[in-house]
Amino acid sequence: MKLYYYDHCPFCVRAKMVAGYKQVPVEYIVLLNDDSETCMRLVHKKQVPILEFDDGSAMVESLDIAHKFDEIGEKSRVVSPATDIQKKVTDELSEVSSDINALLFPRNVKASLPEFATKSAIEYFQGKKEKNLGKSFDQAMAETAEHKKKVEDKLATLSFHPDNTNENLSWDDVMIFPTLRNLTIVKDIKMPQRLQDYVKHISALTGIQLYYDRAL
Ligand SMILES: N[C@@H](CCC(=O)N[C@@H](CS)C(=O)NCC(=O)O)C(=O)O
Repeated sequence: MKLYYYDHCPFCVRAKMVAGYKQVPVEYIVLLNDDSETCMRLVHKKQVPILEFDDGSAMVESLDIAHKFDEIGEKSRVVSPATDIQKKVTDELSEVSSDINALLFPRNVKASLPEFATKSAIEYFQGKKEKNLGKSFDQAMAETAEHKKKVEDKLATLSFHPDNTNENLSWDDVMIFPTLRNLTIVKDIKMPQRLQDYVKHISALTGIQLYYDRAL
């Protein structure tokens, strides 16, 4: 089995969390961000994550892939059911999604991530995301303080009080962790201590690396 993904992609993180936690033997392959050919060959559309089975068949959709990993992974490693908290927290985070994107997108291409190893991969992403943001990456970087403040204010009041001693991953974590993990690419972003502990805890539980060492 092979999982094709981008490191910065929050949907890919969902699938990788469950694969890591449930110790699924899967080969991880990072695609260049402008590699449409591989996606088209496998699933006839440009989208990751993609799970390719040994018989050559393939599937998309992060949560379907995550559930497949849950099904085939180590039985003793249980993913706890989702609760109402995931919608509340993801709704709260989505209130500042344009600020989160303005912080993350320009940093993603500067952080030496493998999906941006070529100039054409960077240009592909940058062209698309600058249109999406309605501003250049340079402008978004110049506005860092403003976007950071909005995101930090939201994090400070987030309705999320995780139990950071729980050794079971939950479907709430699968929905909440990817955004918080991606925000670790923002240098010195202020997160309440419980959320900092949470990202470290879930990172250790799933093997997903954080971005503190390359934050900018
Ligand atoms: N609903 C999909 C969304 C996946 C998605 O939007 N992936 C993005 C990367 S973060 C993508 O492949 N975009 C197309 C592109 O990069 O050209 C899922 O949950 O897997």
